[in-house]
Amino acid sequence: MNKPIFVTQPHLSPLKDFIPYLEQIWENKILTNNGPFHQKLESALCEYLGVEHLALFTNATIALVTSLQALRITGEVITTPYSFVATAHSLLWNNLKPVFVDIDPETFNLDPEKIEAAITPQTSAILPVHCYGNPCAVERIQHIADTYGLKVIYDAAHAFGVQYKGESLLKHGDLSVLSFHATKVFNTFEGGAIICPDAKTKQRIDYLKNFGFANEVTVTAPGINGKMSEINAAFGLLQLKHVDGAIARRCEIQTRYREGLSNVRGIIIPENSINATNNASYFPILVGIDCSISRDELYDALKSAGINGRRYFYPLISDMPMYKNLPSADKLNLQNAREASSQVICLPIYPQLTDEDVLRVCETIQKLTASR
Ligand code: T4K
Repeated sequence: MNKPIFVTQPHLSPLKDFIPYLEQIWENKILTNNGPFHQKLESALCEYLGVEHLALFTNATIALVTSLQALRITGEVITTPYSFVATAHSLLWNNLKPVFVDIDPETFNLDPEKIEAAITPQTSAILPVHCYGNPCAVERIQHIADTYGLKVIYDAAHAFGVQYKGESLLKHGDLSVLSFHATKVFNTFEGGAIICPDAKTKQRIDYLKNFGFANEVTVTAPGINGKMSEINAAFGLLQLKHVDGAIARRCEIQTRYREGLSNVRGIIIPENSINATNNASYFPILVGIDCSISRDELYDALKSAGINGRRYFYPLISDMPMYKNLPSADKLNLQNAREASSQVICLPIYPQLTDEDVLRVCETIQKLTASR
């Protein structure tokens, strides 16, 4: 049996290089609450990402929950069913009603053509996802938001480092939320961040992530504990030194997959956006109806061969028990999302994946799809 390959494996900087950071933490005994590494990582990420204000978080889910609080979002929020469940859960944690809108089958992102029909007097925001790091239709979404007076919060969990038309994608919308989870392009074990447009908004977010404290005796809002610890922040500073190499290797792997799978009948490889850089955070393929084997048969057969892809995103969020009775969860409303969700497999992609591993994945798919 070949060694198992997983959909991802965290990129880890050399352990010996992390020791001096730990020694510093032990020396100064500041473990959390906006310590020196936290401050340094916020500045370093602003510079790396090309944004002006960024607030670190313990993870992206708490950052999403806090973003909605920060902008005082009420009522209904338009969002996508084709995402990780945290996107919609952040709405329920704020007592907001998700309104699902279908995706564009080319980009896997909210279809801007379908957003307006879902707006009601209760709508106060749009929560799109830059799925797999592909930019949403940011200009059209902003136009709709401006027309109807809505806020836009991007779930940019997959979009670390993506440049859109020569500028950071994270500058679009009122806020953007990144994830630094172990499985992401840039990881701090667990972690996340909110990118915000101005210092005043960052200050409100910083209060909210620290229980609402403005100072020792003033609590401005019912905040939460969303702070990133010094260990995570220090690790992030070290990781940042290696992230360009990690993304470059991901892109190489992506190119090898494209070459290796280009002639497999029934396997569709989605195109990357032409207006944006690509961080190769995921490598989705679609198993089309003309493939000799179904998506789930291929998924299971790959698993038996030790190749553990993942069906990101199946099932759709709108099919989960806490969402399925919403009017917008109606199957007829979400046909593109449903089709993508029934066809997708994300193949293994991470910097340490070898060329031999990629070849093995491609050859296994070629064999499995040819053998019926
Ligand atoms: N919005 C979007 C659009 C998201 O995709 C996510 C998270 C969020 C918001 C929320 O972000 P965070 O609150 O997490 O910061 C994983 C991740 O847990 C999740 O962060 C991610 N999206 C989602 C797409 O994938 P699972 O349940 O698939 O993870 P898991 O534990 O099965 O890991 C997948 C594979 O990765 C494993 O088979 C092996 C490998 N792995 C994983 C971990 C955690 C490792 O090798 N080492 C590890 O430490 O959700």
